[in-house]
Amino acid sequence: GSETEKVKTTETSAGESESVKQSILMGLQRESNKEVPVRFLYDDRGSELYEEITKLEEYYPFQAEEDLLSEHADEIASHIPQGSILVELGCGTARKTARLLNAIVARHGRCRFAGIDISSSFVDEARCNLMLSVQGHLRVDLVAADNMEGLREIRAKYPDDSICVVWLGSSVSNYSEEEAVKFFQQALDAVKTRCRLFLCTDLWKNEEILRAAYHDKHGVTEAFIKNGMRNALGKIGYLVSADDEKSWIYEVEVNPQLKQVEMYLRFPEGLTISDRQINIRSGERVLMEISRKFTPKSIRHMTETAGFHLLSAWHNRTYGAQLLLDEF
Ligand code: AVJ
Repeated sequence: GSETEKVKTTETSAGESESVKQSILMGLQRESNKEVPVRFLYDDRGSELYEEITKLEEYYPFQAEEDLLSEHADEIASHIPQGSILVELGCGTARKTARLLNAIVARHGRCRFAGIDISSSFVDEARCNLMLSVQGHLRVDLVAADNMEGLREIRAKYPDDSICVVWLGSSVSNYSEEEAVKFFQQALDAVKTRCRLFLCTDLWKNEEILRAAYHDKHGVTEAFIKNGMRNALGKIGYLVSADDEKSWIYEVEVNPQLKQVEMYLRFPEGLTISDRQINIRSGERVLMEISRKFTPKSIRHMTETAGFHLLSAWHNRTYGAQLLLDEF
């Protein structure tokens, strides 16, 4: 049977919303290189649209990851020590995690899982998914919180257990190299010791495949990115009209130097919000998201800089997974 337990639900406070506004203004009040922080892509509508993206024909990363996990689940499970807690960052609805958990249950007879996600509705759905799709003895904790808060909370609850942090979906790709290294260092610090990291990442590949994946013909990604802008502007008190949204142009750039896909919105008519000191010139564009693509070497370098060392790696031409160990 399964036991499930909800640890915490986050609440928004007035103080938080002030810093939320600041983070948006900082990126939009600049003279050039304007940008919107990536988290504004994931309001309720944005999370729905992202789910839709994962089902698109052109969006290969979702299926590629599933294939890699299915192909190697038993071997991956054999590298996860018996009794350790699998802690998934941004677990979403945990659709993909079940494959891994089933392999662990098959090997060890039981499995402990803790999922962290900022969206409490996803967390509820994750609970249902796991109860339906994992056979055998599974113990589940679910935490609706920011990743780092969630990690600290899980560690506080289980001070002595070995923890394997699982980060799927190539979500690290939204971070620059510096941000990613800092994130992994903080994660190590939150878990402190007896920490493993199982990281899945998309790999750099043919530019046309990348472009198609982020500029799908049904316009779902475009809607996702425009929704992010609408959400961010709404948070600083500007209500976006349907005409505004229609005038914005979605642009994807594949950057081979930085090995990343860049997603922009261009404003042919500009946008001035005087009481917020925002002036987007006509024709100017705003960076909404980067999606970095890796090589086996660049992943290794990034995680080793943060204090992990590589234990084992699985790759195909499309996608990669690696298991890393802390150095304590
Ligand atoms: C969730 C960051 C992995 O970069 O592929 C998909 C987000 N943005 N299409 C990605 C995304 C546009 C996705 N990640």
